[in-house]
Amino acid sequence: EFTANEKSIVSGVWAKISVNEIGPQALARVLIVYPWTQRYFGSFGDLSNAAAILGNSKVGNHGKVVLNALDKGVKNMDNVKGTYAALSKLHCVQLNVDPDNFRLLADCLTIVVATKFGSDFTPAIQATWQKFLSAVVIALGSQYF
Ligand code: ZNH
Repeated sequence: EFTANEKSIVSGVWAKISVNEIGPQALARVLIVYPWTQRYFGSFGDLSNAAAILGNSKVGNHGKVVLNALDKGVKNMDNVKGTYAALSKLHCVQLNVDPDNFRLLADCLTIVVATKFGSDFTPAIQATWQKFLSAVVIALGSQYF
């Protein structure tokens, strides 16, 4: 459940996020900081060090795909779970991604956003943003069995 104020805070953060810039950075950070997540991206080529990951165009493209998928959640904050039901099933059944990884990505995304926004990303805004991402993480894990 999100209040009208929380919805407007999340929309405000989202409006200032450049998907094509933040998406690649957030996914790259996950792959660098939690190297075991690299196992899902065997077809992406060289991920052997930070420079390779940051310069990998497949990582960049996939970062954009992942972050673009957040747009739906921002626009459907009254039904985040339903919004990501199919995507949850895909990650469980098809991709076999351990759902713990969703939290790691959410945290890396928050760090990248905080670094980018600086003092505009106040503790109150950050708390609401993380509440939203938490709902997305729960939704992405909701179809696991
Ligand atoms: Zn994921 C895929 C989203 C996280 C892994 N993904 C994907 C897609 C999307 C997404 C939209 C596409 C689908 C189709 O195609 O249909 N993700 C997402 C989100 C998130 C995520 C929103 C959070 C927030 N993922 C994730 C993680 C991981 C992953 C964390 C690991 C670690 N994904 C993945 C994979 C894939 C995907 C592996 C497939 C790729 C390719 O291309 O192959």
